[in-house]
Amino acid sequence: KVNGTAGSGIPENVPPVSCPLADEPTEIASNISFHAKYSPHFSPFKFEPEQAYFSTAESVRDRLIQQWNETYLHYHKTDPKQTYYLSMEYLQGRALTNAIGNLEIQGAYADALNKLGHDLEEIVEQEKDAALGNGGLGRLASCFLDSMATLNLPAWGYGLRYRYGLFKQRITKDGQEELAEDWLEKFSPWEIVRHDVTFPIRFFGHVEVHPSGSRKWVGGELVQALAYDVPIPGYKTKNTNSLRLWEAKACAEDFNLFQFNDGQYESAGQLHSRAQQICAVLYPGDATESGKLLRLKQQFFLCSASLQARFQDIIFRFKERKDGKGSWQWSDFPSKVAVQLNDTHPTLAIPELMRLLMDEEGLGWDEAWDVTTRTVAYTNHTVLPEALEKWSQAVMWKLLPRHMEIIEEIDKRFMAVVHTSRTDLESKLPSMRILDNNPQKPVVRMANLCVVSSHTVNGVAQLHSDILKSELFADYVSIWPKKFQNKTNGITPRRWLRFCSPELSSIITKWLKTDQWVTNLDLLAGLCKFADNEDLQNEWASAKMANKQRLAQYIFRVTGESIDPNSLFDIQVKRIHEYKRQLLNILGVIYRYKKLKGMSPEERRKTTPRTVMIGGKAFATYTNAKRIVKLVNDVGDVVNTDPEVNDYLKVVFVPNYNVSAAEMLIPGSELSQHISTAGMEASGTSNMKFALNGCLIIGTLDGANVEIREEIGEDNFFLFGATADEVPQLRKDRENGLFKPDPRFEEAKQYVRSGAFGSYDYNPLLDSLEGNSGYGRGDYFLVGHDFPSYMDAQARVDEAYKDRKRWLKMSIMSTAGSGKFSSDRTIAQYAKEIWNIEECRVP
Ligand code: B1N
Repeated sequence: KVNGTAGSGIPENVPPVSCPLADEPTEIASNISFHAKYSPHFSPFKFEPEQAYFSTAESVRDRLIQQWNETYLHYHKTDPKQTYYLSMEYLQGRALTNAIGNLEIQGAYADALNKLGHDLEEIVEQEKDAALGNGGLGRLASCFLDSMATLNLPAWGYGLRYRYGLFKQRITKDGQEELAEDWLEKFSPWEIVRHDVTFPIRFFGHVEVHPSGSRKWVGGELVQALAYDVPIPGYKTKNTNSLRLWEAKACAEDFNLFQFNDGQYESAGQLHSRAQQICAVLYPGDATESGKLLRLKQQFFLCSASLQARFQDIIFRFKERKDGKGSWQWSDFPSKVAVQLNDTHPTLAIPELMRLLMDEEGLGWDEAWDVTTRTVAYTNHTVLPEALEKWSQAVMWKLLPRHMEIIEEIDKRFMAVVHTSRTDLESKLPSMRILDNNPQKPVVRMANLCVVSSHTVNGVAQLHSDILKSELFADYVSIWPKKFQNKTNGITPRRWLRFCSPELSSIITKWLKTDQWVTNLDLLAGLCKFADNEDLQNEWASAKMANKQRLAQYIFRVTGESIDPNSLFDIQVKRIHEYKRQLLNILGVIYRYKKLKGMSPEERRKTTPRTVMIGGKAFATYTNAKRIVKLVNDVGDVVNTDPEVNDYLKVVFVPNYNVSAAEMLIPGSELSQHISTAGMEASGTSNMKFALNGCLIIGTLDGANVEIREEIGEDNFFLFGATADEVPQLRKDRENGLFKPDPRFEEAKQYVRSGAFGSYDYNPLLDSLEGNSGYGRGDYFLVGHDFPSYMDAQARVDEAYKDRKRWLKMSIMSTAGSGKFSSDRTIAQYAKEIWNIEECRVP
């Protein structure tokens, strides 16, 4: 029962405890010291930065819990439609700065910590990043959570509580080394375990058919899902939503005490360790069969736990309504619940929802299908064929027999629709089907299952959504023309400008005469009219310089390399992938280096000094990506120790790129590279972060670059390279031997082959840029084709940088034109055009 004490369930005659939510630094300081003393995690009488961090976090958490409970209560009372965002990844980064920023208590906490002999800036650095994701897709989910809370939307994130997040990257003489990232080593103060929220999750087993014809999944093994909730505060609002992360636990009965006492320790705890494996790591290697099975288990675990939790809630309300406020039917479910699938990773939510509706609630197929398809929507994040998930039918039958029956039925009914009403599409059916029954390797195509079963499918930038409609999902468009939408990605302006660059933020607020831009980013356009103003330009330049100096200190700390804040800071940070073309970047650097070496000292002095920073993680088994990491490091070793060029060029590999590193790098950047082969980067989101921070972009017409360039103006964007519609013909031309490489490209490759950067064998990497055909060979990513136009664009960058006024104007225009890329805009569109949910503000 939810009662007056904010849902506490504590009898009314006991006076409510009031949480010490003081605003005075002295009171905050005593609250922090209260936590140090009475929520101890360390030995007493020690109050070093680490202890201070945990106590500060707990003190902030008190406030969050207060708002959180009020939010729960308010949503419970008003009973609005709610969204469940299912994602295998969240890249939350640190929480402390974000929480006190959103609660607007930053100043008071800084003062309070001073009174305790600490410095807020040092304290926040104690926190480990929550890195439960690997790149843009996971960070997007986290930006979305921030916007959902800020917009007062009743919307929740669901994910997995991986014990070890994305690996920690260390650079050795052999290149990248991966280490386990122990983000929970000393616990996380931001998660609350909900011991009462647990659900059994079944794996394996079989389907039992009852005489009535109903079917039930039984047997196999059961694992418990246990909920950990992370508070997600909105900016300047009471609304505080949750990110619910599931952990897998074995049941106590599964521990075989008999075997243990008999000395068989390993087999006694077998089921326990098997349960623990489920949430052990993000992206376990899937080269082996057991690795594949584990990934599938993770996906089902997320889907089943999240839906069961929702069902319990719905059924509770269902009964509540029946007792009091009129009737409720399962067909009303989609008017209360929206489920968004973040890529195909949580696709199993579809057959699991069908199963729960039919086998647990007794609905017939048609009714269950109607409910499911009106509930679920799917976001596609990639067109790369190797990233489109396909699961072996054999593995699925073994692990999820009932779900496979349901998937077969969906496939059968889809075929029937085509046979009866769309005979024109029959020839396309083999590739449109959900099941690929190729006898060599029968698989389930998860993207097809999503398209057939979702009411809406969206891409993440206009170009990407257009490609989905004209290529990947073209055949479905003629059946369901209204199903396909675009939702251009966005980023939260809180973390990615307001908090990571307070200097620039104050200047913006001063010139716009309001800080409303933090929640209404379109207001940044108001800066356009001052872009030429000398006072603004000077303030802008000094904020940039302060951020560059801070970044230089960071680089020194993590690499030992000194870089000159007066040089042009040129940054490319993202996952290492051939399609993102870090190789194009480093070959350009190599060419620049070779030219600098050939110049006289006077000639060199006329060049624009640059510091090139490249960072990102390579997937552990992706050989060419790891070679690229090694090459960047080797080039850095040579260039940075060459006294001839040192004042004009430095090359730094930034190790262990993550959210916190990004918060340091992006504000200090002047040029950033978003140079993927056109048509291959679905959107990109760091491009938006850089532009928002007044960093100019050198880039191709790919993903969201297209829209960024439209918004900030083509004069303020360094464009180069083939366009998406030229790419297929260019590949064909290559296959036909029609490609003529630019001599500069040949020279750069030859320089590496000559051993100028050490004895490591780079031939296999360079060979991927030669030849005529094959994926990853024959220069599939068109590095050679785009190289000359890339170098020309870089020459334009050098020229532009020499003209300080022009550069500053372009920088201001970048920020001014970034309003569209707020995730508040993106989420408002999802809410209105896909989820049909409304604001539900806590009074
Ligand atoms: O999703 C981001 C986009 O901005 C990026 O352009 C896009 O590359 C990224 C399989 C993915 N697409 N697909 C993935 C992640 C994990 C995995 O196992 C695919 N990530 C993206 C946000 O829309």
